[in-house]
Amino acid sequence: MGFSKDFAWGAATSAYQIEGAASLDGKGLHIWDVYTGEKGHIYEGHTGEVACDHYHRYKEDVAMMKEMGLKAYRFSIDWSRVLPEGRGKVNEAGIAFYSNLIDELLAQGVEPYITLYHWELPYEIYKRGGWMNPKIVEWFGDYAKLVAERFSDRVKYFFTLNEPQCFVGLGFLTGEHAPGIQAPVRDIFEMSHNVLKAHGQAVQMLRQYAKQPLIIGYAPTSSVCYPQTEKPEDIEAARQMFFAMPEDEKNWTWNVSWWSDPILFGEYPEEGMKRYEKYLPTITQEDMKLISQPIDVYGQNIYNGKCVRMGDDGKPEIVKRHEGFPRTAMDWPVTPQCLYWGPKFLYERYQKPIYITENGLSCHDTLSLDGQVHDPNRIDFLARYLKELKRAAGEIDLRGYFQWSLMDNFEWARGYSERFGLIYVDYATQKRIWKDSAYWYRALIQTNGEEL
Ligand code: GCO
Repeated sequence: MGFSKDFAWGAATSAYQIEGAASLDGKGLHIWDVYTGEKGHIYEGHTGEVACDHYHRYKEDVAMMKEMGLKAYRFSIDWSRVLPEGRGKVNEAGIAFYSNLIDELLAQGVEPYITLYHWELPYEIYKRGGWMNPKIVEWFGDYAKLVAERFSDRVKYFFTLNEPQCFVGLGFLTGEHAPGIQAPVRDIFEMSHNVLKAHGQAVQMLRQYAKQPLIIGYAPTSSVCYPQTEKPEDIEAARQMFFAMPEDEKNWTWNVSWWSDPILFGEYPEEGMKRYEKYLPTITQEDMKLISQPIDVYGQNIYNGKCVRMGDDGKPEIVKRHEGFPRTAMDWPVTPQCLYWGPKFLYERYQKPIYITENGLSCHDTLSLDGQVHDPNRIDFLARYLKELKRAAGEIDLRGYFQWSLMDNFEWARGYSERFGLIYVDYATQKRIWKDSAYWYRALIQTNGEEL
């Protein structure tokens, strides 16, 4: 048993990370434009002003996807490119860009998967309080309506939000990402409630204005907990810790259940309701109904995990990593087991078909004297991770896998210093060069992962 015949082998990107054309053709400002424009936030002052210039090179990029045999491509729409002020006047040039991209993908036989929000909060919305303003629910819904009206004749697959854990936690709690704010914990709970309601509103609007039946999902993240052994008690320990609410208030956004239970169960996790009681906003039944609009699939971005076992005291505990534990260039641990246990635990709990909406790594990729980019570490990493995913595919309803990323791109606060792509981008010339891993991935797709 392995991957299903129609398994969606894909790659992912996001708007600001690749598009460039940040001040062209009527695009509005968003919080990342503003944040990267100020000194001291981003590695060596890099910005997404040009990025991979995908805005002008999308045809070439789609041709590469076809050449690679990708079945699916997950990209995001920049809210401020289609609605420069976040609401109101539509920017037809922005609509045309995404419309052409979609046509090109379909012409090349690559299925488009749209993410509505991969962090480009329009600055005009931010000025009105952004996620703190309950009106954002309606504004985000109207944006979703526009997307449905213009694109759902050709696009069937949608994800609402990418990683609320990050855009709320890093953007507003630790302040490492745009808009770089360290807000009180109480504000963050208020905001998060609006974020979840905005998700629900978007699901409703997408369905209401869809031109065909849609498959709608959500793309949160979190580090996975995997068991040290396959003894039932270790598995139970990993499961418990994976869905637990963190105790650390400055880190509370890093969890699965606060962001997913409300959507799938219509309720916040009890553990969090108790622990954070003093910070919680008013939560009504009507809110919960909106948040828990039925979705069709569950996406999760999975990069790594923690090894967990059941302690002698009957409580889950983290197993310390040994010295010299393998790490990626960005220092993230290499833990292939997370691609078996992550989807398995999520499927078990939420009972929805699963997509891995992102997975990958950054390596110290360089252009060699022979003109090629050799990235054995990436091939080894992907082979290990996908072997685990294959095991999961034999046990649960697993629909697709999106490698992060199609090509090197703007890695947020780290600028262009991290290379996550299957395709190497020479930023000085915008030349795209296939890394060894891109050829490897193509061969893997051709055999539907059989050799793993
Ligand atoms: C995220 C985002 C991506 C990142 C990738 C590597 O997971 O933070 O979805 O935009 O680039 O994950 O950090």
